[in-house]
Amino acid sequence: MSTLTYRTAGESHGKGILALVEGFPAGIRVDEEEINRELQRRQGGYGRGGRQRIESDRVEILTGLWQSVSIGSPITLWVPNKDYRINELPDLSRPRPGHGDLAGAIKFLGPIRPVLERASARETVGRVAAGALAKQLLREIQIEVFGYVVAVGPIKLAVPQGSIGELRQQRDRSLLYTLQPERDEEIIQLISECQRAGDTLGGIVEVRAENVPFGLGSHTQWTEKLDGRLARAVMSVQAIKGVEIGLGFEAATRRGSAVHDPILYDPAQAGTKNLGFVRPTNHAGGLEAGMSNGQPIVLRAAMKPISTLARALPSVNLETLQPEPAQYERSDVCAIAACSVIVENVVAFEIARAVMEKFGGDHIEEVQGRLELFYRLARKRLSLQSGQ
Ligand code: EPS
Repeated sequence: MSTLTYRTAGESHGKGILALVEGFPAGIRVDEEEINRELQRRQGGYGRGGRQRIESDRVEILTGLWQSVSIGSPITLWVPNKDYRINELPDLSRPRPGHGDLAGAIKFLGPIRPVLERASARETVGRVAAGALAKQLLREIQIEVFGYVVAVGPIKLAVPQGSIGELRQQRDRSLLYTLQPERDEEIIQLISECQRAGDTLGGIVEVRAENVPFGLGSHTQWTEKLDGRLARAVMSVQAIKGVEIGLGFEAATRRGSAVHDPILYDPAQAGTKNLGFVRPTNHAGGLEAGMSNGQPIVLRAAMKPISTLARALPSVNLETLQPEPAQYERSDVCAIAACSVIVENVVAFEIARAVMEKFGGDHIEEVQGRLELFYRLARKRLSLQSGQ
């Protein structure tokens, strides 16, 4: 059994995007349509560019299944690009501020085109496909991961109380994937106004993972801490400039007594994944010392406004070194809805990886068995303590 990992390959206007997933356990019936639904959601939202009208992303699973069931071998997820014309596309000479154009052309001592082709957020097709597969593993141990938009530019959205099931219904009614569909109109107006001004918008997304067992990640080494691993995975998503866990930056403004989550014990919940340890608040976002603590994991990510502006910012022509406005390439005005899908799936993959590290096995039944064994031992530990 190898570690659960994935890599992606592919250019925005190349033949397609590929994700290679390794270490996925055997015995899971893989629902291709579920991956397709996530890919379709990634294409949605208001403020997307022309590309999403060309593509209708669908995955083809090339390897790793037998009769639709995983076999423990590498799984290759392939999503072809309809807009395959990379070899006909010209180079750019005026790097766009915010993109990798300038840094990449200098670093690779070459043209901008190959840099933007790989740096493009189209790569997230692969991350979403891999994450949607990982969610099918998480479902086998009842972990649910759910993402939504909590801010679009200056507009902040509320997060109502409710189960993931109830909140999902709200989110799926919103064109912007917020939990307040009644505010869609206001957001649409803002994005349209921004488009008319040749400008772009970012926002903030939030992801919750529920029913997460104790003990994912580890305090024993910095590389193993789950908060650090989640932050790395999310920060690496195109256009993400900030990641917060739980209370995040707000915690720095409060006293400790208003930050740390008291520990209470409710025997009625002893049979659940929290083992009866109830926290009246979850400011830690489900992670203490880099380990999951039986509470929901809650993470937020800040997306900067899309870097390609129709009303271009100042740049320099790399041929002449003279000042000129940046080049314009077709792009989105606002992709915050898509971002919530991407971050949800990226978080799901990292949690699945941590699950496999603690409870891993070649077959999903081994994973389930090890999780059960761990909870049996944890309960034994607690009754030993209380019996003393
Ligand atoms: C994207 C496809 C791209 C861009 C967008 C994301 O398609 P095209 O370049 O053909 O229009 O629309 O990429 C960016 C905004 C970016 O900054 O790279 C997609 O499928 O998500």
